[in-house]
Amino acid sequence: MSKFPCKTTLAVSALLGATAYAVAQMSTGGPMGMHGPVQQGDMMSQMHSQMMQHQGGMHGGMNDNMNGGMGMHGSMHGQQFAVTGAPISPGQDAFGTIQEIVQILQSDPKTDWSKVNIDALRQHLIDMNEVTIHAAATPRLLDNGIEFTVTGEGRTLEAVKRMVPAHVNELRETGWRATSDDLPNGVKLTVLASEAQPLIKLKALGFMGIMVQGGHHQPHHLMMATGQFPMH
Ligand SMILES: [Cu+2]
Repeated sequence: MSKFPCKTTLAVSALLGATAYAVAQMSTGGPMGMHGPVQQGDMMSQMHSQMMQHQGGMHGGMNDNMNGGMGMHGSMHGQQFAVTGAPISPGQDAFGTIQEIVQILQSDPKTDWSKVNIDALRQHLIDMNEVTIHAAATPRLLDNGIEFTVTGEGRTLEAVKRMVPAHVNELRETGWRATSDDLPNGVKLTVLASEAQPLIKLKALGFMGIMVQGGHHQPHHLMMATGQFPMH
């Protein structure tokens, strides 16, 4: 996670300027509920995070902003480094995700601190880490789809049992033909091919490529932190 290949680092640098444009738009009353002036530290942190979302497979509006912003703001990244020399990496991705959410909540005067639950978000980020890094996923090819036996032990097993069925619900809402079945030591995830998701693509995506589909984690993380969303 901390070892980005050089190509990624270059892409990240190129994206940051455009991301500032997207964040600037969001900070003027956008969907994240930002209000008031955005401090530069917050801004840099959000730029970083937004860029991560982009890499995570965001589609639609964000990409439009990215493309639209590149021409006008492509040089902003370099200028900001030249002025501040300030590092932007939080050092650990779950740490950075929580830091970003806390900054969003602190920037919003409407935040209801009686409902905020950062530990719920932390537990979910641990789930994400367990499923991403430690779960075993054994694929089996079907005639018209692919089946993954996703297993783990202890904390990993808990994470698999929470995250995989929850993700199946998200997939189904966006037209994927996915199901999950409980196993004693994990979950069986079955994804059937469709016109939009042909078998050759499912094979190439594998378990993790399927788990990252959709952009629901980012908004859900904010909802979890504000007590509006059950942990998944
Ligand atoms: Cu998540």
